Amino acid sequence: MNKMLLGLCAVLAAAVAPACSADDETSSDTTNDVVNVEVTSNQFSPASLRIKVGQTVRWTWGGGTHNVVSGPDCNTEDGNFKSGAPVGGGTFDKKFETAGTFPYYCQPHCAMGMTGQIVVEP
Ligand SMILES: [Cu+2]
Repeated sequence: MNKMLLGLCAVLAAAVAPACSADDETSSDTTNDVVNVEVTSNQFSPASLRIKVGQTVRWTWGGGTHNVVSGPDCNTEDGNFKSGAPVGGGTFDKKFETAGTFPYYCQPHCAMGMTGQIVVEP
């Protein structure tokens, strides 16, 4: 974990302390309709996010040129969701209506390990 991330964790400790856990898996606050994932160079944070059916994940670009593409590996799009072509900023929202595990990746940086998953619980 780098210094910047540690600093971010300290600042946001009250709100998103689980995001700083060692296994990088966060269980969402089920009272929130929208749960955030940061998109930076070159990772999703948290990489593994656990939510409930009906919640929306909002990916927010913090730097670099990225996209969000659902699929089991770097060369496969499963069609569940896609933010579009890689861009340098903005947000992408996806509401999850069914339970399951949804892997995704960033096309330009998948080979570098820029992948994530959303675990949707009933
Ligand atoms: Cu990327």
